[in-house]
Amino acid sequence: MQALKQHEIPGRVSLFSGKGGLPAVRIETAWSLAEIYLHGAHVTRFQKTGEPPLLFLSEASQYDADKPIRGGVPLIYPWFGGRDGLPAHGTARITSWDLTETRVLPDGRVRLRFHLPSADGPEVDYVVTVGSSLTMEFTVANTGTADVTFENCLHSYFHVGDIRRIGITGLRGVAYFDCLLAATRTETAETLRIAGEVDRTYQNTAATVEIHDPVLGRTLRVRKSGSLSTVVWNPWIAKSQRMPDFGDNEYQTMVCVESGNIAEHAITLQPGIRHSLQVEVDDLPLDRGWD
Ligand code: TA6
Repeated sequence: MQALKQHEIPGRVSLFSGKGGLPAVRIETAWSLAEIYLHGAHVTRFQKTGEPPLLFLSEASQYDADKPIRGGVPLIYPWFGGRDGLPAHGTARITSWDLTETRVLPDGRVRLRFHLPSADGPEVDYVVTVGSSLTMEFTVANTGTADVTFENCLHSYFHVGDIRRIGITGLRGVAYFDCLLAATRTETAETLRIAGEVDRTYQNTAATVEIHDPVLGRTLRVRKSGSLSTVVWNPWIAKSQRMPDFGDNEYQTMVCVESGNIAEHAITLQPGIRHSLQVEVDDLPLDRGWD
């Protein structure tokens, strides 16, 4: 922890011992507050002054070195989903990342850079910029001599007032793999409503997704670049009860809208090539007409 102190910036960036004794960084800006654990370079909090948090974080989350934190923005790399005998969703989210740079930008936003320690393989960096919005950039650079292939995803958990009342827009006409049906469908709804477990990987879409929340009176906007997959997930009741690090009723106040490159959109980099996945999250007043 002492070595990390060099990255503190009075009034802007402070280090603290988080839950489970895991080292974490608190960022304060003129517009917002954020917290990031070095474990997984995991953004666990983003909250604008005077507003409810934009990100959901489970009250039941475990804070163990070998488990992912439940909520916030888990970093999914180098694979998405299960792999026999390997950690689900890859190793990045259960690895302690190095904090390599912190600085205040001329416009007052705070930028932090993290590096994924790796003896071999691509160079992986993660840059988080905190201001009136939250911007996250996940980059992979192939510094080797052979092609590398990977999946990646910013598995963002958003805080909503009531899952049954939200509407999700931006996905109409997009084909998706429905994990519950194990079948491909096309989204026909202009506004996606959630009234049960949903686990869909929308493919070949670079679209901005908006989460309209009449209970909290806001629209969460998820803009992305370098991503062709968007996942929408809510565990609903039965799956929530099976998850030890997730409260039985927490499904009611969260929804995942995840941005990455999954399955047929896995990324292959030739030597010397770099890929950037970027997501920006902010919120707007709710448009009139949302019930
Ligand atoms: O969000 C998509 C998904 O793959 C779901 O199937 C569900 O498993 C979720 O990720 C959470 O996965 P985790 O390994 O974090 O419990």
